[in-house]
Amino acid sequence: MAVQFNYVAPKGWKPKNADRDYLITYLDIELADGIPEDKFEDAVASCAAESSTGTWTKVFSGKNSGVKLADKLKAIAYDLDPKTKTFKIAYKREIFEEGNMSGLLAGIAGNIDSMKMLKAFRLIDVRFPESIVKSFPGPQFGIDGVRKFMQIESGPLMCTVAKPKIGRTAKEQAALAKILFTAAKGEYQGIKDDENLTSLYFNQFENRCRRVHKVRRDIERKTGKRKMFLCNTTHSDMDIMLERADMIKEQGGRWMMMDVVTTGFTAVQTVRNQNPGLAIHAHRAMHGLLDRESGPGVYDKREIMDFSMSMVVIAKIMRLLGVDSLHGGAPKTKMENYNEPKLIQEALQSAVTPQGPMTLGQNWFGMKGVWHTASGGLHSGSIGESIKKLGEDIILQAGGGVLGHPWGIEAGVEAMVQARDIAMKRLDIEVWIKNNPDSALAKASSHWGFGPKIVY
Ligand code: CAP
Ligand code: MG
Repeated sequence: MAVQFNYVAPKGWKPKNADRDYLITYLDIELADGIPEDKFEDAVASCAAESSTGTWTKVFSGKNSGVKLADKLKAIAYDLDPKTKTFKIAYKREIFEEGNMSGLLAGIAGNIDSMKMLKAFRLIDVRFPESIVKSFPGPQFGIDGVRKFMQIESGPLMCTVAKPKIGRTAKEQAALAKILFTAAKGEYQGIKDDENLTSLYFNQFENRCRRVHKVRRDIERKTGKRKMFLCNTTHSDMDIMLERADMIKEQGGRWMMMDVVTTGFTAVQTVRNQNPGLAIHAHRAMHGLLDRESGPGVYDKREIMDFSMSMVVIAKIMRLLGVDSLHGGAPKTKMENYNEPKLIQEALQSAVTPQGPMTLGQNWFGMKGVWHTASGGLHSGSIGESIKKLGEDIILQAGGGVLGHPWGIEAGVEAMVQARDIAMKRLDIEVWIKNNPDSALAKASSHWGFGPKIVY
């Protein structure tokens, strides 16, 4: 073994006072073809070395070499399972700069997923110690803060992303907002920009922001009901994003939207720190390049085929960085990933996220929770499952599932509100439809059924 120190713990070792002293990762690997199975422990040692204090060969250990401290601060791999090729690494918390997510990730997942000795790698979970959790801002509003400013005491929030996802002018989008804000006796909360609608010649950000918020203010004044516009500020220039956030604030907006994977961890933390006052709605476009795993091993410890980090880890990172809502998948959707949404919701909302066979759990030390946004091919026939499985601190987003209703947009909203009420009262949707055959929900369910459309 070329590594300089012993990076593998004796069998049965567990980190003492983990939540005080260690950051822990849970990993799954596949050895590259040609590397014999009995090299698993060496591969694990290389991962622990490469992600903490070591490298591929022994190095100078004389005067001023730093080797003594490197040995003291090295990571320790434990719970090695040669059958499933899973293991955990415990890192002393002192090797991470508090409040610095980019630096932390460069450490624990910076090099090891690029090592030639592996042909697959998955960062299944990360458990952060108290000092690191507390070094991040966390959500500014969270579940209760959003309920307060939206004046919605219970039940999910509902919104619709304009579809076609780009095509409407700012004026046309404001007209759609008016319909969404007033249909179904004003029981619907909002409108959302889609991931690729930023500022385009036919729908410039400032124009859209002004027009849609004007409609929002008028409707709020008339009805006394709070509405939300998830206005997409996404840009790769931080200053432009912050300017856009300020424009939303000038319009009296309460929410901003940003795509958190394409803008990155630094953008999320900077927006959270520099822009108090707006709730951050985190869209996760491009997350599939980070979290999708095509092998059977993603949740039952069999073989994995790709290089990935789970959405549970991304969800924990976003809660620490301080978003107020995050797209986290949902049952019966077009992008459902191995029934993961429940684990994501627990990472986003629990005071203490439970440990499970494939999760390390997490004590949040009082950090606020995050709204779980359920979306992706959702419609009135399938949202009941989201409420049943994910609870009511969720944002239900249906784009096509409202705008594609055969009787038009208002009927799409009505069907969503009817389905929400049925689910909240724990009624049987098919019995309700039988008793209400002329309802918007009955029409929607005859059109789309009760599941997602996978191929369009
Ligand atoms: C949904 C959506 C969302 C994705 C995000 C879309 O539209 O606007 O961006 O669903 O998925 O572009 O597909 P529909 P997730 O409601 O018409 O499906 O929430 O899983 O990140
Ligand atoms: Mg979209």
